[in-house]
Amino acid sequence: MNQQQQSILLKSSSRFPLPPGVKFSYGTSGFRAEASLLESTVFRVGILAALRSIQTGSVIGLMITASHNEVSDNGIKVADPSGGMLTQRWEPFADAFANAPNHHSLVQLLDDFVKKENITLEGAPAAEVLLGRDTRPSGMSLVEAAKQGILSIIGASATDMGVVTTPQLHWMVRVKNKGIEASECLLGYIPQGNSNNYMNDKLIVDGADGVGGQKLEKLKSRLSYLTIDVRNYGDGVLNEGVGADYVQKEKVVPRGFGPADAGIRCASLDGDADRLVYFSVVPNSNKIDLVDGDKILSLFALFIKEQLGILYGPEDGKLNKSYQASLGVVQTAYANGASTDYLKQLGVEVVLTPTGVKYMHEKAAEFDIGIYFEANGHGTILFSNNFLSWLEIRNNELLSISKGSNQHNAVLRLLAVSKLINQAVGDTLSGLLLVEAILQHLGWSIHKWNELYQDLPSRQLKVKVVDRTAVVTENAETVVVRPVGIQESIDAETAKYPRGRCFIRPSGTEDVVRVYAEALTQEAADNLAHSVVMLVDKYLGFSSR
Ligand code: G16
Repeated sequence: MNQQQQSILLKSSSRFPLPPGVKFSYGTSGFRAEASLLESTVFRVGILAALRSIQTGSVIGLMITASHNEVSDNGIKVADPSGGMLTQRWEPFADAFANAPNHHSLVQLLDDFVKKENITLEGAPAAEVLLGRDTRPSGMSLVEAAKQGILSIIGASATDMGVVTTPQLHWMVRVKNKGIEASECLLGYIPQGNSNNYMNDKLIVDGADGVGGQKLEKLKSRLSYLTIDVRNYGDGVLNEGVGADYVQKEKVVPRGFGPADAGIRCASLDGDADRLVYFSVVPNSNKIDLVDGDKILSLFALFIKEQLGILYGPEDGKLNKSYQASLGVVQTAYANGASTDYLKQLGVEVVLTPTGVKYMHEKAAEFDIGIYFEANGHGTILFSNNFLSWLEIRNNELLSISKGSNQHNAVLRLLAVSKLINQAVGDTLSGLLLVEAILQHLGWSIHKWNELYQDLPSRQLKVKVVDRTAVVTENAETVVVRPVGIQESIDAETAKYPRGRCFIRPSGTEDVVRVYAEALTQEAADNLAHSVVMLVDKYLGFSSR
């Protein structure tokens, strides 16, 4: 790194000192903390993004958001050239860099890193970083800090995309780097299904009082085939009693919904619109029937399996079946046991990874069609380039020999799904359009969809502890190896409940340890979760000191 670059970095970083007594860690999807603590972090991630852009010769994205967290928090997510999450290889450096105690150590770290990564700054191609933010009040000043970081690298440019959803920004990065076309809408491709069972065609969407609700409110007038009533798109407090995280964890109606909505198909998205869950309000109660990410995954798997069955089925024998596409689904330990049983019965390969889109995406990409979803509603479908090219060729062949045949329609539907779904990252809005299209195609109501299988009752709780990093897990977070002894205690509790299952893990987005329990009855799942919360408190809580 030359003298000029060093002195620019020293000068700019001295304006963004590290707040005293705070340790930042690159969590499940980037850095997250109380917003007032984050200026130095986003400034530093700005520098990092510019370096990544130089190294890859591609556009990088930075999204200022804390997604499902409360409105006073904020954070930063990084989109790599593919539109996916930042390469995990850079995470340790991001950690060290975010915690460098002063501007001198920061520049020293940078100098070592660019040498190690063979990043040549002099005469490098211009770096380009796209910036986006959600609706949090702290977003604007943090975008400014990120810009200062980016512009501290000579020749780098920052383009502010304004208020966007996280998946929009990831998509923009992907489009810029791959030169691909924007999404097309699927509904036009899919023949209307038998709508006899389709009891209620209105969809009500809870916008979490965030950016996704605002975008959908604008988009809905262009979706003439759907009647969408968007609620919570800006007047209330972001994520407070609303949004996918609240609905999925609390299993009660969100703010703005009530008895008059009973039975209607409803959906809820999160603060930055990368998660989606569905629900229907139970009559005369504040409870909901939750249709979570596992059921979205199951619906997608069922639909894709059906198309592959037609494609490779006996019909007319005109299709060249030389390419056998692999189909796999990816879940985490949070997946309801009943969903995993259902998917296995469907004949789909199921793989488990630790929590986090970064792990799931990587696994899903190993299949020709890889579907991943977390129970919390974060997920998407990935298609391999080889399979898509094969489908395009078959489409052209079938156009001339059996246009409109079942096999031809199956080819068209798979191609249409690949264009509608956001293959960069989970995306509430494209996921929602795909769910709606499949329900129409099948002629299913939300209730019929919900009957695919019955969830095992579950409970998720969080516990404040002295130091959540003291919890170390393995086997896709199903076993705790530290603190020593706690896993045996959890096992002993779990054994008391028929079909009991329980695990704990440190959150990567909040300063808590999460506890998940499921069992045959709700009372049993609640009791198991509460007794494990007490165990966590005994081993790691403030009283354990
Ligand atoms: C992020 C991640 C998800 C993860 C969630 C909660 O979502 O992208 O993969 O499930 O955090 O993570 P944790 O349990 O570690 O706090 P989001 O929507 O909050 O960005």
